[in-house]
Amino acid sequence: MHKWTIGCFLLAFAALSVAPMAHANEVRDSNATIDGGEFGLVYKCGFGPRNTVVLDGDLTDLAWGAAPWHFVDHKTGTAPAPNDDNASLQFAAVADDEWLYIAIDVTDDEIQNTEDPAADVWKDDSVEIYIDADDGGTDVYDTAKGKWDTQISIGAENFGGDVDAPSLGGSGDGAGVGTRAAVVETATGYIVEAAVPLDSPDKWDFALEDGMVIGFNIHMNDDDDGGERDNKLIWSANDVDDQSWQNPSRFADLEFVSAFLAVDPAEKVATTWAALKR
Ligand SMILES: [Ca+2]
Ligand SMILES: [Ca+2]
Ligand SMILES: [Ca+2]
Ligand SMILES: [Ca+2]
Repeated sequence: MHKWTIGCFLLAFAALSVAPMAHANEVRDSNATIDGGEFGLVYKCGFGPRNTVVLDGDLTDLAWGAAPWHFVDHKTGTAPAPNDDNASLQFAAVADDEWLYIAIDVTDDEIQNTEDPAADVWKDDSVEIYIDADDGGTDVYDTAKGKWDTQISIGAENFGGDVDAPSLGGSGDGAGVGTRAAVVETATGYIVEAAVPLDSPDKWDFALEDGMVIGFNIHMNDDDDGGERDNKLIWSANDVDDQSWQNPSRFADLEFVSAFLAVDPAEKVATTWAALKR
């Protein structure tokens, strides 16, 4: 082999080595105790009385370790970002007897959280959790109990805020559902660790069963330079035009699966995930 040929190979190899790590959308469930569902269509949420997590923005809770995660890359949404470091996210959900917990681990290179609070937080760095209580998929928001549709907007304005009384926004009375949330800044963005009540007066009162489905979606708003939103990422494959805020037919699904995802603290058993899976 000629020296220049070897040189070309080495150059090509070097170029590959320094290329930024790129991830495509994926369901990350290789460490999970249940299968994770299908990206953009259905998230499988393990429920059980012991799947409680602590709302502190720290995702080392056992249940998060055993839950599937869905990774949304920078290209997936109506206003894609240049790369995953600029905007991307992964999320998971688990439920106990009282709460539907949702963790959103956001990657964002520039935090903007001081201009647009609460109802306007979609113009700052924020995430949105969508719920359609009866999975009705109507093209306008239902306001009947048991069919209620809502958009719960949670902004980075909540860094260091009151977990039990976060500043929230969103249509379908997103601020009035009773959501609690810890929002913390990280080295690569921020984490939202939220809890939506299974019993929200006048909206829904879920009795979870294996196979029960609700409408569900996750959005991320990314503002990097103040003013208007720069990037918009969307998990639901049905929401091709960013209409979830007023049209539940754009939501995807969350399916509840009976699953033991955490150790009962009362039993003080030092059980690891590997042991639980046996
Ligand atoms: Ca936690
Ligand atoms: Ca960004
Ligand atoms: Ca509905
Ligand atoms: Ca940002």
